[in-house]
Amino acid sequence: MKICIVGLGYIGLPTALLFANKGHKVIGYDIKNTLIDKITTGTLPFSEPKLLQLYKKVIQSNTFHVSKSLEQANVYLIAVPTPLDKNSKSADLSSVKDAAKNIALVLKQGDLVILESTVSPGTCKNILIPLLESSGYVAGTDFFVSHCPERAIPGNTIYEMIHNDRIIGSNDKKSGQMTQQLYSSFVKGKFYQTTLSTAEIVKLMENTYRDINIALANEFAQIADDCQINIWEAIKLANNHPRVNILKPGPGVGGHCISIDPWFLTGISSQRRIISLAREINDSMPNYVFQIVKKVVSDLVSPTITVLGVAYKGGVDDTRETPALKFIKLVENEGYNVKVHDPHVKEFEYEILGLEEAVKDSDCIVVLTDHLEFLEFNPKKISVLMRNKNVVDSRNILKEKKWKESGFRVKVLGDGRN
Ligand code: SAJ
Repeated sequence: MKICIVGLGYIGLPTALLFANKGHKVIGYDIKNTLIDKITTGTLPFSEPKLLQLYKKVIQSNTFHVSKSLEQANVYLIAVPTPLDKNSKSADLSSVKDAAKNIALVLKQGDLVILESTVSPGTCKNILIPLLESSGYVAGTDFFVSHCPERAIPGNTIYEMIHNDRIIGSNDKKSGQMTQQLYSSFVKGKFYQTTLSTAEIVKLMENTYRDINIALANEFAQIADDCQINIWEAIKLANNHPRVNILKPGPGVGGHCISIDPWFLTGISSQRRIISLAREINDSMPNYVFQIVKKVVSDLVSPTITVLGVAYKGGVDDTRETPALKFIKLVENEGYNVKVHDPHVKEFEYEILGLEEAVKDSDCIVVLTDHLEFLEFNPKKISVLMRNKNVVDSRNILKEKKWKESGFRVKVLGDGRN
């Protein structure tokens, strides 16, 4: 079976390698020529546990190749980005449309086209299939179409791609069966068959549910700040209840998925109060954290703020939609100086400094990402370098006692006691 993966990003590349590892002949195609060049020379565009290992294995077995043109295959798997169109607050489908048009040019009888990218309900039926049918072939008769939304979490992508259950949406039995048979080569989770539009909405519901849960945690944190309560302890206690699982507050929701996907639902229906509100609450968190910082440094003239962590979450090098960027802009607009340190991120809008340089003569450290490396920091050593010993921890990740013992004034988001 020859599989052409269209889009070699965070989902397309690992998926391609997993299929190749099971002996399928896989061609990876991407419109970015520089990305193809990088992958050809073994430089992977992002870091993810086990990815490089898998890449080396499939290169040796000669089952994975990359190409600057979309090659003919038996299966086309579309894993292109569907970013948010910020004006219309809906999915920007231009990459999906381009992929479909290009596939239509090489499509043959009996082929299967799978969409993994996240889209709004109705996209497969109203946009993808008509574009593919411009080939002259008919979906469900001449060629087959399914939506198998990706659900793997960055930071544990390979493991989750293998072990998570998969939803397969299709509007005819054969498309669903072909897709399941293909994925069973490496997926150990269960398969659930449904319609195209149900699969589309399920994916959006999962990420929206998580966004709303985080928004609730963020609102609880703000209430706790007003009431001299430690929300982290309160959430832990509430989560002992067998039917309660509140997520963690933080500086906001980033990444290419949860901060975007809920809007794909609000764009298609007028019934959307809680979804928009949750987005609003999570988007307001960088400013909420900034207001805490402002209070901490209120007595200082032209203070220097050190941001620890610009990745959108701990353990990854991904800065897409990171709340850190919004936070840094607020700091700059206030006329403060800003220095940035992140042990994972290599490329960012602001220079990434080594730890010592980032904390030197600083007036306040602000933890924005829950990287485990921050737990190992020695506050005593850091305190010697700082001009004023302040730390604002928006992730509740630091060992507060140790930092206080080293002379730091510590403010944890959602701990109203300090
Ligand atoms: N966050 C919090 N508090 C929490 C959990 C997360 O503030 O308790 C923040 C994170 O710091 C981050 C953002 O939310 O900024 C999103 O991170 P995440 O780890 O919750 O999720 P993603 O965006 O990395 O991956 C999500 C996953 N979706 C769900 O768990 C429902 C993943 O399974 C999806 O495949 C992925 O979106 C996607 O591609 O859609």
